[in-house]
Amino acid sequence: MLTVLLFNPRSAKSKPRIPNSILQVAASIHSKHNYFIVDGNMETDPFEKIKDYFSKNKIDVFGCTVMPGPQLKQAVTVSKQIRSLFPATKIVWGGYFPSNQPQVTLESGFVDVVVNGMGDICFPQLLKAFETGGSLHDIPNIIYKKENALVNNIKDGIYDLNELPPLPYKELDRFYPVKNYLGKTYLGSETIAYHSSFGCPFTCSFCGIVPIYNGRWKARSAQGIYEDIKFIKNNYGGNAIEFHDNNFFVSEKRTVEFSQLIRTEDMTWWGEARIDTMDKYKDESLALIREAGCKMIFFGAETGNDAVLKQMDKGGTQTGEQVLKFAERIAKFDIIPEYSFVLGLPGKSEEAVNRQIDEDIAFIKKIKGANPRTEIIIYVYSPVPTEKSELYKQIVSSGFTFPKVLEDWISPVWENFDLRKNPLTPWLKPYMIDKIRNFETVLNGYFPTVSDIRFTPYKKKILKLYSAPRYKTGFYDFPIGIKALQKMWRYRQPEIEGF
Ligand code: B12
Ligand code: SF4
Repeated sequence: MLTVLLFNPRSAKSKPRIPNSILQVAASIHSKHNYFIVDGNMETDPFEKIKDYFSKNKIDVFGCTVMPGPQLKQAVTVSKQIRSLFPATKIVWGGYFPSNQPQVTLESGFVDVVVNGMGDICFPQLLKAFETGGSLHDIPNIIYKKENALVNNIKDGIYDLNELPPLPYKELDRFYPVKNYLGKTYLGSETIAYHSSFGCPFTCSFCGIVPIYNGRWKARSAQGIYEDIKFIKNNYGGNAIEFHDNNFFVSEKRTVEFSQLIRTEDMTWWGEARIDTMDKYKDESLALIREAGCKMIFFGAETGNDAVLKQMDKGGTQTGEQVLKFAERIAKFDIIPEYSFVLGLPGKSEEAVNRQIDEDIAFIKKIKGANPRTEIIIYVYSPVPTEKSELYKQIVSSGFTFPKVLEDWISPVWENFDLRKNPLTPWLKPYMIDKIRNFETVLNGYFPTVSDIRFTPYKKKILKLYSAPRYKTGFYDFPIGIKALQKMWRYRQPEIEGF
């Protein structure tokens, strides 16, 4: 039996969510090995806590989950310190960052093994190999270095989520009370974060899910989700759910079944979907999910331009016209659509890139005209190395390169890249980034998000009045006054801290 320390680096300034990644990894070794959980979202200085565990125990394996952006910061600094202070401890990283960037991760010298995709089967096997000195050769979903070369083991498909062990909430509760994770959000006063499916059946070329799950999707049954939610609610509380799935609504049948089960529980919920998928849902299904508590849905609208949708490999049947019509359709069911747009894709010329940004801005205003309750989230396009896509080839040929050293990923410039704020892409000129950001500021001023619950109706009204002339006339340059008000009232942009 080994002793493992599982670490969830800080990912949000406030509002910690149930750390599902680390919890699912814990489930895979529960009652087979000893483990401790340290959550960076719950600690002022997680390294102090980690050192304390190391001083009192012989920690054989340090397991860290890492998504790009701020989570990398603690992952890098803590892993580096562990390597230098406790060189005998094996360091394993899993999650979206190392799965997408294994080379830079393993070349750092302070990560021994990368878990590429789901860790449920490989992690216990890896621990067994560490314990017995066995070979890593037959363990699926892992990447490691052997004689200076990267060894990329066979990749399993997505596991049946109904067969996996239950998440050890009771164990988590010993480290951090689960009720402290049930934060206040727009949805409710005690919000449960739940993850019910892996992957996504689509293959958009800009999405970090695609290289890992290759267009596959598998989900836990509606009954299984319902039972888990009931368990959390009965034991720790909860009146709202954020579904953290990449694409919760893939199956209308599962959504309808879940809605029928949850409708009497008085829970409000939210999840992510595709417009073309949900546009195929029957009216009765949309009415049912609203009645069952689904108040808001996040959609990747991306752009109003069909040629750009094609360039993104958006797949499915989504078109600009559908994006617009669906915003109107869903309004009838009193569900708020959260539409995310990706601006600043590469184009044939500087003029073409700039023109597309103008068209997208005009399209967003059209959507707001059709359904003013639509929440708009704007990302600046940041390339993901999906090596086989056409878009990837276009990006590389335009001179774009990713950092070669792990520490470079945590420099402020690359952190902004990860947060999709300033992507450093050669085809996007500073004036274009300014245009996108200034429009976003004016848009957020004229239509403040409903998801920032600290932002009072009074503040919203003032901000709206102040931003109205700029929004209506299309003059977005230097919106200093709006920015000052947003800063003073600490307006919270949903795309930075999420949800
Ligand atoms: C919750 C979440 C957040 C929360 C984090 C809350 C928290 N408690 O920490 C918030 C909202 C803060 C957030 C923010 C961001 N996120 Co985020 N986030 C997610 C989300 C929706 C769920 C993660 C999760 O819990 N999954 C459930 C678990 C069970 O699955 P898993 O993590 O894949 O874990 C399995 C394996 O990966 C592996 N594994 C994972 N870790 C480990 C560790 C070890 C030791 C082992 C052995 C195995 C292992 O085993 C697990 C079980 O099989 C994912 C999408 C998704 N559906 O996964 C995006 C996602 C990870 N986020 C993403 C991004 C880009 C971000 C941001 C950087 C940018 C943005 N604007 O969204 C920001 C900034 C992050 C920050 N501040 O650090 C991307 C990453 C894409 C990529 N290119 O790599 C994703 C995939 C969303 C997307 N579709 O774009 N995020
Ligand atoms: S539909 Fe969404 S989750 Fe699925 S591949 Fe496209 S962007 Fe990624």
